[in-house]
Amino acid sequence: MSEKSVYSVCGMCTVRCPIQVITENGKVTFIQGNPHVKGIEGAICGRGAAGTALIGDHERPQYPMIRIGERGSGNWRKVTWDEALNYVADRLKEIFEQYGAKSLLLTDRGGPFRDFHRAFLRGIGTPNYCNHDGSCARNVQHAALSVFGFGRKGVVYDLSNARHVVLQTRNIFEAINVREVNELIEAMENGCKLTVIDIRTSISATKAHNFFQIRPGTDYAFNLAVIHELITHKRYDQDYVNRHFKDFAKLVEFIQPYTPQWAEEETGIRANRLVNFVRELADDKPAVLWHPGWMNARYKNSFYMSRSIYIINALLGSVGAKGGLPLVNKPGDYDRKGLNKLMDLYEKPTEKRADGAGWKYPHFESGPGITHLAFKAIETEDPYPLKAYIAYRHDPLMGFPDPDRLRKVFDKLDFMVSITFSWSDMAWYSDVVLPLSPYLERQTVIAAKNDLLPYFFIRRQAVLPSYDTKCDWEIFSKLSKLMGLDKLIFDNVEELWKFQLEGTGVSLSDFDKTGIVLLGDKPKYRDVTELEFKTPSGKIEMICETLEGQGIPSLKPYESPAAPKDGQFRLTFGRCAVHTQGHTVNNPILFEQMPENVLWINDVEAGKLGIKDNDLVNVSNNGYTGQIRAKVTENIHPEAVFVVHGFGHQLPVESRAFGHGLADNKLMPNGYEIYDIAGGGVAFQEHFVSVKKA
Ligand SMILES: Nc1nc2c(c(=O)[nH]1)N[C@H]1C(S)=C(S)[C@@H](COP(=O)(O)OP(=O)(O)OC[C@H]3O[C@@H](n4cnc5c(=O)[nH]c(N)nc54)[C@H](O)[C@@H]3O)O[C@H]1N2
Ligand SMILES: Nc1nc2c(c(=O)[nH]1)N[C@H]1C(S)=C(S)[C@@H](COP(=O)(O)OP(=O)(O)OC[C@H]3O[C@@H](n4cnc5c(=O)[nH]c(N)nc54)[C@H](O)[C@@H]3O)O[C@H]1N2
Ligand code: SF4
Ligand SMILES: [Mo]
Repeated sequence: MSEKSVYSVCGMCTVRCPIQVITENGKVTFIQGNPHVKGIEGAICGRGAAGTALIGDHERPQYPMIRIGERGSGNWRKVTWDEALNYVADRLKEIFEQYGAKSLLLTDRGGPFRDFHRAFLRGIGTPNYCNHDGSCARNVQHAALSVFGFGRKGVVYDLSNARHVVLQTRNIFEAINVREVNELIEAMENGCKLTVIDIRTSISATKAHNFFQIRPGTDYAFNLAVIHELITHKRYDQDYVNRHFKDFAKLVEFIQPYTPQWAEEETGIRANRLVNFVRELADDKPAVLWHPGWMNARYKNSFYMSRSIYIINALLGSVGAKGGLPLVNKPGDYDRKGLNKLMDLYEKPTEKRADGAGWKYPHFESGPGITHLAFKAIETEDPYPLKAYIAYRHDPLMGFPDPDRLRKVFDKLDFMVSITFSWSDMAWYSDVVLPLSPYLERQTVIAAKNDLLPYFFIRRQAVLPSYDTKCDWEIFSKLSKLMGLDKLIFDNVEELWKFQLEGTGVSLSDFDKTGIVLLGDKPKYRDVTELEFKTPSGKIEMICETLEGQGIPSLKPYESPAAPKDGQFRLTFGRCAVHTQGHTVNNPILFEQMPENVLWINDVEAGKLGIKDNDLVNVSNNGYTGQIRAKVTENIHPEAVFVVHGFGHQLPVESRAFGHGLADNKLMPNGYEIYDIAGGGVAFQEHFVSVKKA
């Protein structure tokens, strides 16, 4: 028997936890979190452990396919990799001849492994790269940029050392990042307080010292009142504010009407509870970590909610502080050189982006752009036609609202390719499917993690592919060859890794011992006096000129959200611990854990509609009705219903997931037109549904 240990990286969600895989005679026998990584120490979540089930699963794409029937009909021709890649290259060349290379759009799911395909796009000469983030954390990112001048990853969540953690629209114990879960549990064992602000009693809420059940969509009101309290009672860090704030007086003036009593009317949270909470925060400052949110593409004012959270953290002096939001460190902060980038091998294309990010919308960061504005450009051909689309690790037909409308938009495309390891609605609607090997069967480019102590990490192949699938770098390297991008041709992965590591002082064998290479001895907290904000003034800006220049206020007066009509509810959603978005429902192990979602509905409201626990109900909007079982509970706000996202699969190739549960995205008519114009995020929760007993 030959037992082997391989250090690798989990691929069941974008967190990308470092893992250790044990194999015996070429088969995976055990997976655990990498025991050498602080905060992980052997831990893995249920999804990560279920990676083994992907290996032999014949309900995933097993070989390259070219569509022969209508789009979406599911008629495929099995082809060789040579034929598939030649076909893709030929089609792209044809389209580029007519419309130019800028007519290619590639969208992905973000994350640390993007260098190769982004280099490919640069080489080809298209500026049209977007990631998924307009459907996730864009509002948070743009909020950080507007106050600090750096993005949300310019700071670290120092959970280990926090004295008070506040989660608002953030369910840390179910929407999992293994290290964050471990660090928060440990901090709480050492006395850290947890406050949760949610519309329902999530698992995180059940563990909180303070739980505020808030009226959906009124978080900004709550936060404005917190700022009011901090300022009027001088509970903020005055030294810090004097040193680092610009236009503090404007904030003081703006905040005047927003008293805790006013907020009580909006949020349903008693003013005295808010006042006590603010006192606790002030006592614990600066080791307070009010999480700015992750999946915060919910309302048309979600940008302002995240922005108010950053302002609160700053008022408490926690931005830059141990136990709060200390500054992230990059390799350069340890006098180390970062990885060589494939992207640097080619010039940045000079064409304007089709989504308008960075020029038509100067307040939207151009790097990852805004996917749904690129969709708009496909539809309108303004500023120019987009005709070819590669969806890489992305399923917009599940992850953006109103898939039927989106399919019509995609019908304007001449060519669609999906690169994925599982079936998805997008892959099913594509012209070519290029099947990726699941993470245990592939290598990936080396990635760097900026952190208090930055490190490099590597995904090594634990076992050989069971089907005719390939690694991402191989797919893009072969495509590069066919497209004449010579600098991106690599014969094997070691050659690629060596290119990345050259001059960094790190060699491939340095990864052998633990799978990661730390770039220093110990975590570094840079002193607050060294804080440098990247805003024009170098300070934390209450007024952001880029926004104001677009006629968008930096300090936006509060507007009350609409209340649902009788028999209707605001549709809300979130994650569960055992699935990742839409792509794990058909995983044999995870399907067994949770085969379908249920509709959380308030017990009093359910009573009025004659709905009892576990009844089948019809949920309707936009001409679509889905059926689902009701979870009747007092633990959700009466104005909302809640589902776990990612269910309601209808693909015949997924026999397990097929027909189970409700697809929330289908209940959001014209959804991607409804977004936060200041932050760019889709406003997924601005939709109401009717619920009836089936
Ligand atoms: N297990 C698991 N973990 C994951 C993922 C996964 O798919 N599965 N996905 C990863 C990704 S991509 C992301 S973005 C993160 C998301 O991480 P989170 O943002 O923490 O996750 P969600 O479950 O989307 O939302 C958190 C909470 O917001 C609440 N909520 C809804 N509306 C409102 C409101 O109006 N006000 C308030 N205060 N609360 C509200 C929901 O009830 C939910 O409990 O999770 C990551 N981790
Ligand atoms: N209605 C509604 N919409 C939502 C959400 C919601 O809660 N409700 N959540 C939003 C959030 S937070 C997010 S992050 C997005 C997520 O949206 P997506 O990023 O589209 O979702 P995923 O399911 O993570 O991944 C998409 C596809 O990539 C494939 N894939 C997974 N890993 C890899 C990989 O390593 N390489 C490649 N090439 N393919 C891979 C999967 O098999 C899947 O088919 O959806 C957003 N949309
Ligand atoms: S959080 Fe879970 S699924 Fe995501 S990378 Fe880590 S172990 Fe894998
Ligand atoms: Mo996300």
